[in-house]
Amino acid sequence: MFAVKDTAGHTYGMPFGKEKLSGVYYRDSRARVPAFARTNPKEPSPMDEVTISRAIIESYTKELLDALELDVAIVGAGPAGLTAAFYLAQAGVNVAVFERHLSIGGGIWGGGMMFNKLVVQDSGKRVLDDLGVSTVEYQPDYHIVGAVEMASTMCSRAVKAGARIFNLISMEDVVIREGDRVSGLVLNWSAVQIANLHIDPLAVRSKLVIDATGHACEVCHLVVNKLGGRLRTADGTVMGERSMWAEIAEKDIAEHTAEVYPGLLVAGMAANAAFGAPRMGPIFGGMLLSGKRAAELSVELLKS
Ligand code: 48H
Repeated sequence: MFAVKDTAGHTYGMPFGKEKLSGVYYRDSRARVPAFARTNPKEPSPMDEVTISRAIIESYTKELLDALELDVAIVGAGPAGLTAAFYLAQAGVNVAVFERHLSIGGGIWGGGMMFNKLVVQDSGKRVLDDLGVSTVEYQPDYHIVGAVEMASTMCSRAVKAGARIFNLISMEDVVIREGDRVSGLVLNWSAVQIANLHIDPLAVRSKLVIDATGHACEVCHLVVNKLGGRLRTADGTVMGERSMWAEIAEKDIAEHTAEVYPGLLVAGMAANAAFGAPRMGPIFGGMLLSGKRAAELSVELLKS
């Protein structure tokens, strides 16, 4: 095997230079030069389809295998999930995010009613500063942020900090262990769900799960409806979000970011939905602060 290292230090095996390996295309059968070998370094490299395919399959499989045993599994790559992933990865925690959609960023992209700008207050701006996202002051305590820069930079920073983000994968159930503790996620390709195919899922184990699924609060609903679990909310259920009141919604969200069930934390809009608090519209500071709080709580819980 010929070992190739990428810029992040991952090593991939390639059958480069192996004379008798089946499946290797030869550019010149007499000289036995593999199609992807460059005889003259000045010559443009001939691209080999199978090598491209092998590179993708091997590297993706390695990343997925590395995510089978996690410290923290996050469901949802919206602002809350991405912020939690960034701070957890920065703290050296083994974290992965599973996102149902093709795109990463959840509700960031749409801004307010498709005007792709968002607002954050001073406290939210400090999180954006950590992430390297630029803001423009509109008036004291109101800062404008571009949705495109915010989504793309948050995604990039989380990945560069060491978080693994898997798009197109949906959480369809949780793994349960003694004491009904949430101990992992049951996952399937989103395409399987969309096509309604009868295909069994796979599972990852994790010490903690963060429900960052936004308004849907999907993991919490599942724990209540399927396990009959009682959440640490006033009535033990997902109480449901209330109508818009930005000030209260933003103030309460940090308190609602909590371990809501053994092994399960809730962050972002899902936290307000779980605890029956109002929505806030397109002010996103609460999502960022909640994601950061979920990361801090997770680190504390992992230590205890
Ligand atoms: C995999 C899943 C699953 C699943 C859902 O909606 P989000 O952006 O969530 P937050 O909490 O980070 O941010 C909320 C914000 O975007 C918002 O909607 C606000 C502030 N609204 C206020 C208002 O008044 O309306 O992201 C959640 C992500 C999405 O990308 C989903 O696709 C994903 O979670 N997701 N991923 N498996 N079962 N369910």
